[in-house]
Amino acid sequence: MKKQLFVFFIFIGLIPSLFAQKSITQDERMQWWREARFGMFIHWGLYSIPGGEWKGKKISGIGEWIMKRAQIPVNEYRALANQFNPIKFNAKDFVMVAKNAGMKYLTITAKHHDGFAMFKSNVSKYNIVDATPYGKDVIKALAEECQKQGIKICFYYSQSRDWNEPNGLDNEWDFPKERDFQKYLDEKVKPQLTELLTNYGPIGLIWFDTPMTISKEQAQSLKELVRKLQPECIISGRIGGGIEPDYASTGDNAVPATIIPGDWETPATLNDTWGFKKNDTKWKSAEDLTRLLFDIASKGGNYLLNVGPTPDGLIPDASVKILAQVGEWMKINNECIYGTMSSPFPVEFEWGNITQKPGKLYLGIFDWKKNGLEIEGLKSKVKKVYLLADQSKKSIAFEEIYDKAFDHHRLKIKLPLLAPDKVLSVVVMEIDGKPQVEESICQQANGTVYLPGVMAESMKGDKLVKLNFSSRGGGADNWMDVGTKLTWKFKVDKPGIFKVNIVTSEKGSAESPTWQGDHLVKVIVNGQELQCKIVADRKEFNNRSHYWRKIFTNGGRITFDKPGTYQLTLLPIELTEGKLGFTFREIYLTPVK
Ligand code: FHN
Repeated sequence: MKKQLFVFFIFIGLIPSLFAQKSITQDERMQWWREARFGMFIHWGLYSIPGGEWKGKKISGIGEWIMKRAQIPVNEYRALANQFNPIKFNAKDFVMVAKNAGMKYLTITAKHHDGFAMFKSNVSKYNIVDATPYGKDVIKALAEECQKQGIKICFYYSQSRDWNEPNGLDNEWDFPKERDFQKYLDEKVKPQLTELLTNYGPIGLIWFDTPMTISKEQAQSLKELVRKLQPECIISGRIGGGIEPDYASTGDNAVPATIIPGDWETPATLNDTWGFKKNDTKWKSAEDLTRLLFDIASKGGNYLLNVGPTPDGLIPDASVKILAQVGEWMKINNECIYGTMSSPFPVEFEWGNITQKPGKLYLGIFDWKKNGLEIEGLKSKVKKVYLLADQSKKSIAFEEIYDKAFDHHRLKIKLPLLAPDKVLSVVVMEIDGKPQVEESICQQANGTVYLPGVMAESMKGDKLVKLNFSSRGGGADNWMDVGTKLTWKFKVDKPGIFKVNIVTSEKGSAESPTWQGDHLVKVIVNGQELQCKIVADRKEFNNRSHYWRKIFTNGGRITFDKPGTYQLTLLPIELTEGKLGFTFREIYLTPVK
């Protein structure tokens, strides 16, 4: 009897540890997401019915914002639910489209700003099961199908904006009076998040958006709720309140010009809207999307690419076709995307970019160099070079050149005449150990000296300052100040006369990008001084960031009369007033023939 009692007490003592949740590290939480690199965003809701038109009028802007853009009264908008009957919806097809494209996670709008829940909710009858003739929970169907097909299911949830609720934020046309936002959080947001995190199995991440005035405590309480219900669930970048998310989100469609440390994601559209719009046919090409996918991975980010299903429940044909083409490329080349890390070089190359895995560098080349590719500044020993598309891994000839006088490494790769893929060809380089790159800037093989803002030393008076070059278009953020100057040191081995090209960037929203010029700047180099006004001598579509063009200003000419190490300083003399400031990106010094 004594022995039995002993065993009983041991068992009772073990109970708490049986139920205790295993704590999870941040690296463990982020592991699947870092491996994935590519996901599908789905913006689907009642707004797909008007599809960008209200009472016969085209409403400008993104489709899911129609309620606000057309100031549709709540009661009229809510009536759309009576028509919502997406009978053609098939969860299997949605997941297949994502899977065929090579996407590893799917983030669907469980509730967008219009307040309508695409899932069965006991918190509000304004949901797909209770308020529509369709009467079925599409989120449930998708969650189950994702689990079957090995895709992570993730939910978008608009935590602050809710145009359907008097206490939610941002519907001033129906609810102009004071609101009790805390009440809205307590009575709708938290209970609905609880439903989403308890009724649909393991959730990959919650994608919060547009936090607006949410306070630190309020945002923190949402984070704690997610952590309590599903400790493994990732919290996206836009939770707000200054609370640390699990990863950062760039602006919509914004691809940074440089590597960003840490975990981050670019959410992006396939055309110019998220929610379905009947007349938006401005589809991006599969070619551009594939290049962007690679470029984002090279800078250390994930790409979350959107589809906007129709009211009858189909992903638009054009989207399906484009994604399938991206998928064709992924089938051959996914090794250079999944689980890769950012390039060892801090900046992008004009020919493409680089991703890496231990012992391997993947050169994603979209501008094939039939006369050979030259890479400046790679110190690592190269063991073998081959095409990723070549299953036999036949070696490609290469030559490593070291210039002792300049302490400079140059690698010449003899590429085959024809690119294996006209969209993006991948060359694999097997290297010894961790990649080592030179820190100093060297003249390129074609004679150009490339001086990106991110590699400059920036000073304000005698203090080092940090300019941010990772926002839309890659131009400096908030450079409003004439006291700040940038300096680069670089090596020139082919001296001569050079044209100074100063590149700034457009900024603003993707729908209406803007640019601010007329600043007066000075360039000081090698005892020569040039002064110029920032004007748009040339505008170039930036295939990296798409919406925001690069603006080239001809800054004049300079001479380097002998090989050596030089220094160039850029300083503003007068900055025009305005919101954008000096959106400087980079300087190219190009040899004048
Ligand atoms: O207002 C939303 C918009 O409708 C869409 O959901 C995007 C996706 O990133 N987020 C907000 C704007 O940034």
